Amino acid sequence: MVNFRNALVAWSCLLSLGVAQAQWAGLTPWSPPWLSPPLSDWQRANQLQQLGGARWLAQGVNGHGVIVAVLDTGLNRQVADFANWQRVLPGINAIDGSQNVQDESGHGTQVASLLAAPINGAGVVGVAPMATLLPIKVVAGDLASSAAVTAGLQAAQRAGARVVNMSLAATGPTATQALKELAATDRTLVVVAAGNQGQPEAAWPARYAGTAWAQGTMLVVGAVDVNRQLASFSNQAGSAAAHYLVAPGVNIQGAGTSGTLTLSGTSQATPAVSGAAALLLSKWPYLRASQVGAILLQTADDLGAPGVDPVYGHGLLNIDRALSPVGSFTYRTARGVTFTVPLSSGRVLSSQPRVASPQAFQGLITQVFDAHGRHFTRDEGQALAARTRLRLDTLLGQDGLLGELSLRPLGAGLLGWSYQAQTRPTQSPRGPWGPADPFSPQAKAPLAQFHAWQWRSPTQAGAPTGWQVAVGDGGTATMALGAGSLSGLDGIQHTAWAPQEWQSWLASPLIGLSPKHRLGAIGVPLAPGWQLRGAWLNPQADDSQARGRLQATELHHEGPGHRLNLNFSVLDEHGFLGGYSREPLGLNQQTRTVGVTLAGAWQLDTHWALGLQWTRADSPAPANHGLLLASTRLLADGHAVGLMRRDTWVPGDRLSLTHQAPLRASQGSLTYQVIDQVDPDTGVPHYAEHTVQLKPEARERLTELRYTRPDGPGRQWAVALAWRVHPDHDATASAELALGLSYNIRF
Ligand SMILES: [Ca+2]
Ligand SMILES: [Ca+2]
Repeated sequence: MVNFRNALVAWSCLLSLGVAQAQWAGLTPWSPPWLSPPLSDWQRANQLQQLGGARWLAQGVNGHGVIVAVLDTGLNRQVADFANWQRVLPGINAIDGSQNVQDESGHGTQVASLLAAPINGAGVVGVAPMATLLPIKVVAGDLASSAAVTAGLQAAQRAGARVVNMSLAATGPTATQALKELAATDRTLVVVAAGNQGQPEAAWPARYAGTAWAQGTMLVVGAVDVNRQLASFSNQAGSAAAHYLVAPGVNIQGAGTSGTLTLSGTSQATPAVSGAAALLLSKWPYLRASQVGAILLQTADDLGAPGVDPVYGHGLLNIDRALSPVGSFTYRTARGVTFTVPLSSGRVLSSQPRVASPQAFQGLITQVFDAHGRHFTRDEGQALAARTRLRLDTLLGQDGLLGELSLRPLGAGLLGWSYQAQTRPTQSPRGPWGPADPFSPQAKAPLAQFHAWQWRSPTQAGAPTGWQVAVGDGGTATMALGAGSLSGLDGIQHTAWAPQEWQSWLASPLIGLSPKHRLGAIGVPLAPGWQLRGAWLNPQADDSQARGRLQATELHHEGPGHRLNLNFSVLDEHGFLGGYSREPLGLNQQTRTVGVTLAGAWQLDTHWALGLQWTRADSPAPANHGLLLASTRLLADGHAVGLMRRDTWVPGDRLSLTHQAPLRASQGSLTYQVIDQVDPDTGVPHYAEHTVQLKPEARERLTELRYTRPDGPGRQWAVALAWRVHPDHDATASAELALGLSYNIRF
């Protein structure tokens, strides 16, 4: 018998109201919200945009609070960018000690604008448009004396500059002692142009970056063109390769006395790196200068020969990557517990089903630290906030079933074999658990296969309370224990006409927590009509979902027109009643849940049947782990009731009304210790407690009206209407309505 149910021949439609919205997870191209229409200077934010820094502006990463000193030819305050801009400190003339920093050449003004020109609708936009600019004039005419540079560096240090931009180059050692003193503090990053001689080595003082005393507090910047090729004029990394990176430096538009001024040189590349450093320091003020340098180097895009090379050094500055976490995330608690998870593990969704609403974890936010010790905000609750939806295929048949093949070669029910192909492993039986989560990783799983063998004692043929043995491999869809049957091969219809459709929700819901497994089961006759059953469900090793190892013992009774089932299950899972293994939340540990399910079906008269199911589950509190500080025992319960009428309009038709309340926590809480803020100056975290109450405010209820009508041998119409209130126990979620119609042919 080959049975293609539902998938190949069914026609159906779905009405769905108020479905959950998909989580916004990706990044979209960003344009500043205040630019409508775009300001003219924003269009000249070339370096910021090319280097991936633009989107960070929207998050307030703009250089605010960071003093950047520009040691150059001075600053022309008359240019449109700086005319009325408050974030320019009184200038320092390091040549004569005055405050006169009038810029005769325009070089210093142009360089400063590339670093810190504000978004003001005029001129250009710098990489760090809200940084505080400290203009220090060290160049008069074309010449800078070592004494002036020394005085300029000392002035910058006194003023508290965190970044010093030096778009200047000399043929010999310059300002050595002042640079040494600055490096010793590890507080100020010195960013120096490589020089424009087209040489294989950087000029001075850039070449100092590689010396031991610099301790990584100096960076050397070369220039590339729009094609990411090193500009012919740019000095190469040479022996400073370990501290060298490049930025756009050909035809760079900056502020000029008559609008804008376009220049080329390593002078123009240098402020891009200085600006990026200011962005890092505005977001993480506690970073040391050497840390900022290391981050910018490590996150640069490799150019030229693979790896750090003597031409491009570390490669092209990438502001977006520099501001993004590097390496892994480390969680810290006040108890001294730290643990590290890969960056990629941050976005896994919770698996279904679960007993608490995703809403419960809302607001569970903590700070975590990347490989450079920078804190990042992590919304742990968000990762669990995936929502489920009512699905048409769950409504009309087995979830994801593509086809089914079954054989009973020995006749009289002696031996049976069944094979099913599914679009994905069925995570839970329909019914008390509700439908599977379409957003879960499982929904993208490849085709799943399921097969089972069953043997039943010949003497008890037709009576499922004799000897039975079943082994299977795959999903749980038809392996439901409980009042349904020992396995899907053997429907409930043999002795009572209580509907096979009820089989899934009359089973123990805990089985649904062992979503993909191997199964062995045996049924032993105790007395006429009584059977003792034992079942073992072992998870398959390749299943990355929360894995449940289930042992079930049940007492089964069948009599004329009724059947009863008492099921005790012990579930050992890596998780918490189906919750996904989230290490930071302590939900990845082995948890044992003991559950009891009582189910029964009664034939009331020749037309009516009644089904009832009730489940209670008891889990000990997870041990303290990760952010989890304390927890209490979890209790959950669920129930379902169904009423069916047969032969209403035509012989063999079925009209049923079922009402299900999926398992829901009735007690339990988890208390987490999170970092709610990090001191900006010291990086010291402040700890707070966050308690998650697992008992949801609302209770999900699924009501389903279904009518099936035979249409000749092996053919059947089915129509179903389902109404789901408070999906996922979420009091704020809209109700869902689904209507489905199918026509099934069995051949
Ligand atoms: Ca501007
Ligand atoms: Ca390279």
